[in-house]
Amino acid sequence: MPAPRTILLTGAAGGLGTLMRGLLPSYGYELRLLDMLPIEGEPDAITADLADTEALREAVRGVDAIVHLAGISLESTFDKILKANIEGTYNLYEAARAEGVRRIVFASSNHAVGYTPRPQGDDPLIPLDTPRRPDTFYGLSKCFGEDLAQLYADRHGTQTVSIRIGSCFPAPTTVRMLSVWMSPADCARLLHAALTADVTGHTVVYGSSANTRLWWDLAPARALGYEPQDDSEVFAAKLVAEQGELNPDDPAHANLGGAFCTEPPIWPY
Ligand code: NAI
Ligand code: 15L
Repeated sequence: MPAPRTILLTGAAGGLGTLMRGLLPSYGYELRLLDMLPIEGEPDAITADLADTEALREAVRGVDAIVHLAGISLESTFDKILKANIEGTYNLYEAARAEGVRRIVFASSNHAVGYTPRPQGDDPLIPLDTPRRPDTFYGLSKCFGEDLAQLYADRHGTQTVSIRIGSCFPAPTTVRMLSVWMSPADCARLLHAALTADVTGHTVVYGSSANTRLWWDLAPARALGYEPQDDSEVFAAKLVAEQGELNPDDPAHANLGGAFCTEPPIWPY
């Protein structure tokens, strides 16, 4: 399919949204921005909550595709997650369906499978079809988002890609992140692939850089045309010297979701 041009970027005020505002235009996209918070220096950004269905209809009208980042990005109360991530994502998909927007890229998370034991030693990479094991209400909302995407693909023909993002920040800050980190530049590459690949229906992929210490299978993302260029290993010596290697006996180090799997879930870790 021809590359979509005008993209609605939800969650544009957030960490990832800010990084992608800087990187996606170089792929030729014109961005329409939406967030519940105003964005400094972006007077045309739409300030709206995902609960505002009228505003969402207007926001999606006429765009070629949507990158959906808005929502609560850490663990919270079930009520807050329900409003922002579950109802909010439904409102967004429904607005897109009503306005005929056919392509949506959904920011899912590794926390949809967070209780999956992490590979150790020569263990194989975690495959895409590993059972869902959300580690938090947050992770549960990402499972919902993936199933919602599947429903809209099957029932309405929405072309949609759910990216189970690892940790996308300018640099990894923990030893765990050496395995799950996605550089911002690789994130933009993967979003571009997800926006332009010949996708029918719903596709789920893991999102990370080509890390030496990778935990999951990047083949589904590569099948979209994603070619990661970065490897967190360049940060390894410093982080391991400061924090030590992951300890398999530490519950915060046992699973993909790291310290989201502890009681209570901890961040940062
Ligand atoms: P963030 O918390 O920095 O940004 C989220 C943005 O969504 C904020 O600007 C917030 O104002 C907005 N938002 C929250 N609720 C909203 C609502 N009801 N209506 C409108 N806007 C709302 O999070 P970050 O790190 O930028 O993550 C973006 C997305 O990517 C999130 O969906 C997160 O779950 C997902 N993700 C991020 C990862 C990362 O490493 N940064 C890893 C895995 C998933
Ligand atoms: C996520 O889903 C969060 O949004 C992000 O803030 C990090 O916690 C990331 O996962 C991670 O697993 O490191």
